[in-house]
Amino acid sequence: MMQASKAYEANFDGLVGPTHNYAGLSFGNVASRSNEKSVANPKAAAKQGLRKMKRLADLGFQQGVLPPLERPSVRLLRDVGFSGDATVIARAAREAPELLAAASSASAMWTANAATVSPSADTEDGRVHFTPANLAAKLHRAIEHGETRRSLAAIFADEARFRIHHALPGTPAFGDEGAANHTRFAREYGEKGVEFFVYGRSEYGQGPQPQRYPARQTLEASRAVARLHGLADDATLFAQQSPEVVDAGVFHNDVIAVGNRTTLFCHERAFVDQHRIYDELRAKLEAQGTPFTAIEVPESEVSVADTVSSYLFNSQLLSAADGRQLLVVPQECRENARVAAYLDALASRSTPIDEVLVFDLRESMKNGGGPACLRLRVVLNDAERAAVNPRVWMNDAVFTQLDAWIDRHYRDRLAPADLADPKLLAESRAALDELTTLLGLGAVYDFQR
Ligand code: SUG
Repeated sequence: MMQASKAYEANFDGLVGPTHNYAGLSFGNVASRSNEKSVANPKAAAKQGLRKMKRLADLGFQQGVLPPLERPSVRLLRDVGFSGDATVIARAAREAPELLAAASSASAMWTANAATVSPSADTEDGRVHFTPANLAAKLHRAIEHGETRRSLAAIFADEARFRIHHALPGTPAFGDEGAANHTRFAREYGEKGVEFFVYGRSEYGQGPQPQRYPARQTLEASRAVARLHGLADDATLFAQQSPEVVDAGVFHNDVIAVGNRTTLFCHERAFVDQHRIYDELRAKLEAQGTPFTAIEVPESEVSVADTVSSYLFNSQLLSAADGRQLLVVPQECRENARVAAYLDALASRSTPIDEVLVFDLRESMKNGGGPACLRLRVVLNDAERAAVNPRVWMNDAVFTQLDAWIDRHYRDRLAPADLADPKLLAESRAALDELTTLLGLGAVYDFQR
């Protein structure tokens, strides 16, 4: 077997932006809808996310930061006909508050939806490939990809090592939600792996479809991303999410399954033809000399409803340097008696999960975003890591700077009516302008150009 270079999984978490709020924008995402119009605390949200990054960095994991996008998006408001400079926010607030809410969402914090990433060990040209997700299913998210691409290009700038594609056409046939529906298995991060793409529906194929809530990811989009990234057929597998679980509020696969290296942790109702999927994954991995274990949680222990309310599977499954696997779960898992009991029992069962770490991410959770939503996984070898913009890696100094930056710029209360406040735009721009200096990003935002 060819000697693969040593590689690590880095997690890039989205810094929560200053406009974090609860606008109920995501039909099909139970938490977003049930917290609609409640009062958010952007400062607490940003600090909760930052603390997770710091703790994981302290534990020895490679942890990076991705910046928020410019919100409210004056560009969107102009694109849909609101003009005037000082008055654009006020006009939108008066005439189309729903569009102002879409323009103001801090949804880019959920960087699992920023892009799909394939490590260089899997791609034909030996570069790390990124395809920003078009997020075509929701207006407030469909406006992210152009700016996301710019941020990624500012961080992964070396074109000899990183290839950043454009998003797929933003049309229903190509609905793409990024890494939230993508998992990679491999024996070691630096070796060739199997990339597992999960879709909610097929535009042109036959097959079941959810009836109540939208399926955001299509098979056509997943296949297109695999083609763009130059992935070999023996290194990919495409599986359909169970339509019933989409209808129960599982709007992304990462709400019901998480995988890492040789382990898949998922609910028994996650996929159509679930046992065939395990067999195919196992066969493809065994052909590479890689073992595979599925830890399947039965409905009798944790129901799909418990899954959606606790976000048990929206966890991060991380390999520590000593080989132990950690499961990073949100606080809500401790507050659900059945999920807590399952996690307590996990330690006594012989599974590849060795330890559970619990985080308070309540502000993000209320919009349906748990630990796994907040991070984009990027497998990097040493040379690739050295080519990343060095200022985005979490450490004591970056933590202290960002923590103080949040204190200087963020409100601790943001109600839906506050989105009409024109001062929010100025505050948000002042914060982001300073952030680009802190993180050495250059002029990535429209207002800086
Ligand atoms: O797209 N929520 C996000 C949550 C994304 C979670 N990501 C992953 N599962 N990977 C969404 O539904 C709610 C915003 C609001 O309602 O204000 C929102 O966009």
